Amino acid sequence: MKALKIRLFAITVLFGLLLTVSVSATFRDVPENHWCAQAIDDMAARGFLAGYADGAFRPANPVTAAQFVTILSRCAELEPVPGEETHWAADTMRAALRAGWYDWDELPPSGERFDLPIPRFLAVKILMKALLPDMRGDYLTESQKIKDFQLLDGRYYESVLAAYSGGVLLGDASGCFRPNDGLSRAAACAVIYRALQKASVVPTPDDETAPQPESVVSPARGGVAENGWLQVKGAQLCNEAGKAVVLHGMSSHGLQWYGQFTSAEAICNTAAWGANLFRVAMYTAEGGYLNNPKETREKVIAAADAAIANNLYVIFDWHILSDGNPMSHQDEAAAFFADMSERYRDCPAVLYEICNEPNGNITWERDIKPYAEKIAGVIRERSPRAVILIGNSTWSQDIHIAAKSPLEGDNFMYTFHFYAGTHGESLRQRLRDAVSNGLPVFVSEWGTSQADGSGGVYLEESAAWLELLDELGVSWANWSLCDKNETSAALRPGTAPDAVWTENDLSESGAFVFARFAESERSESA
Ligand code: DCB
Repeated sequence: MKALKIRLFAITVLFGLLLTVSVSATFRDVPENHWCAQAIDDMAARGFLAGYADGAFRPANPVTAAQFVTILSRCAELEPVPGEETHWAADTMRAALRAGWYDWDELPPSGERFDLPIPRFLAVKILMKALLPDMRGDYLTESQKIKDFQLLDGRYYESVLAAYSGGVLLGDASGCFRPNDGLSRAAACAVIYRALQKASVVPTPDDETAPQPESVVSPARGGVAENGWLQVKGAQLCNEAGKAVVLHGMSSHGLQWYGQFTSAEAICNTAAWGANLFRVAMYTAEGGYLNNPKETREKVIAAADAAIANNLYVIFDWHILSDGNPMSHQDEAAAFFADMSERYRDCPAVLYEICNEPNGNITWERDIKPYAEKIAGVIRERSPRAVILIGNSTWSQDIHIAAKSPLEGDNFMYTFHFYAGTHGESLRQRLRDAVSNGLPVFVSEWGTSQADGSGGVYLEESAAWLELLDELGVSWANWSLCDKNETSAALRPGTAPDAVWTENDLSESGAFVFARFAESERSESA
């Protein structure tokens, strides 16, 4: 330990000197006000972080085992041990294995797990072995701090309890460690930085400049790691601990046309801007799921998994539109939602939106409500805790009709859709009335354009709408994340889905909406 401390001290001095000549280490996708910017910038300035060749850091991407070990090897000045393998991190991994940071079965030297997201239990073990090997924690005191302690394998007790005891880990808002989840690159930096502070490698700053404690094990602010399973209390969406929570994010456009904007990179970009929600709009008609169920299913799952890896809540949207009566394809919907709610039964990130916008010759009592009861039954049988979003007539504007005859049971919310260029004060009043009368409402789709997705943009009207949503604590997803040449599209035509987006890639609508993701307070006492 003493040797390590001296080594670490030498690093500090060395990089302190380098600092005076180095240019700003800020990455172009880590804005100054990012919750972890201070730790990321300082670690970059000390040479602990390199980022990507294109100058990005991708803070919301899950950190891989090889990346995590490499960062720590720089922090602890671990010399690589050369060998034959071709993986870029093989020499560093061998050195870490020899130094006893992990055992061969945890990350086999063959490298098959090097590029996978590292689970938290293993990340914490490697972190503690690398930076704070002498720290210990008392079993009884520390295990009581961890609500999901029973999920942790005994092999990792020592490291995890030490990390809690030393204040390296603080747990999320719900008191869980979530040992089997991954962590984002930003969260990895936050927790490594905290360990560097405890090891006196970096100075312990004033509280206000430290990474927010609640973010230490949770990637994006207000994401799944922090909030866990959602629940509805009265009209309000709440987190697992029962605190009010508000979700903000983007809806995709139709997967059959703009599926490229549901790639891992596109979703990561959206998360990096502060979203904690992503809606996967799966059209049923118009060349969507009903035409091509197998391929569409794969796209939906890939998009959902990318959202989950980025700590976002995700909505599975059964996007009826030209097929305005949900009853027309009730059997297909039941099969789809059975499939998804089985697959994601243990995943707190998933919400089910069972009928986007009923329209035409339909009624709540005759068509929508019986459909919703049937599909909700299918979902609840498999994933009893999931929040279910229910549409209503006139393209999901008739919440006042649904309010007169809501479904029996918990964790239902009623969707309300608006387009700022078409819908104004009278519909705002309808929303105000419904929520103040206790109806749980979720704005799963809204646009800055007219109701056809074009015209405008209507930013003043949009601001009036968002002000009301903030006031009411209503969650929203904006239509839509694509580069189509229509005003509601968030990206300029020709935007590369897989590049790191800058402000220049955002349309007028996108710039307005992305700036609002993290603007209002997301979590307050209910
Ligand atoms: C909703 C739909 C959504 C639609 C947007 C904008 O429809 F849920 O699918 O998106 O609002 O209209 C548009 C795309 C276009 C695409 C078109 C057809 O932006 O690129 O060509 O879907 O797939 C609404 C919402 C409200 C109203 C009408 C519609 N309204 N509608 O109040 O009259 O007719 O589609």
